[in-house]
Amino acid sequence: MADRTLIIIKPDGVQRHLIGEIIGRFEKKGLKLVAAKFLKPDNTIATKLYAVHKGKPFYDGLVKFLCSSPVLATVWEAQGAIEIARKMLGSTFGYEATSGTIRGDLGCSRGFNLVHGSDSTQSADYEISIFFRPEEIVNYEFADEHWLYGKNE
Ligand code: DAT
Ligand code: MG
Repeated sequence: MADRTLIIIKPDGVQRHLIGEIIGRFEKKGLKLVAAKFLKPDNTIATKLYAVHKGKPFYDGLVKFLCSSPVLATVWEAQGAIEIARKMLGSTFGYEATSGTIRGDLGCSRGFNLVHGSDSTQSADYEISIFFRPEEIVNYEFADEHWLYGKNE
């Protein structure tokens, strides 16, 4: 059964003209894009997304940052999509993230780290529901699924 993950190109990713670069990486990896929405998050959306961080010292700045520019919210599907995407993101701060990852290759900031990715099935379900209604998620098949997801059996 395929997993789904919410990937957001954050305000700095949009402002730094990196939308194509970032979604291109997920596309090339073979994850399947099943939903996308370009929007400027309001306070309600940002506080829902970051509810787990409420009370932390960086929380207020984080909410303000997410609302500071449009973002591209996307949902990607594949077996293991959550874990695959987290590896592709790299560790949280750009200056620590390994080269080869999105954060490691494209930024060196602390709080401005270009991209959000769900960290568990439970948080993915919750986060996807903040941005998308069930009918906005598109079910379809790639013509080359055999070659993308084949197991050489
Ligand atoms: P991640 O985005 O890698 O899942 P997280 O969920 O721990 O990281 O934190 C959410 C975001 O908050 C993160 O992308 C950047 C910001 N953040 C986390 N820790 C921070 C800190 N110590 N100082 C400033 N911003 C921080
Ligand atoms: Mg997180």
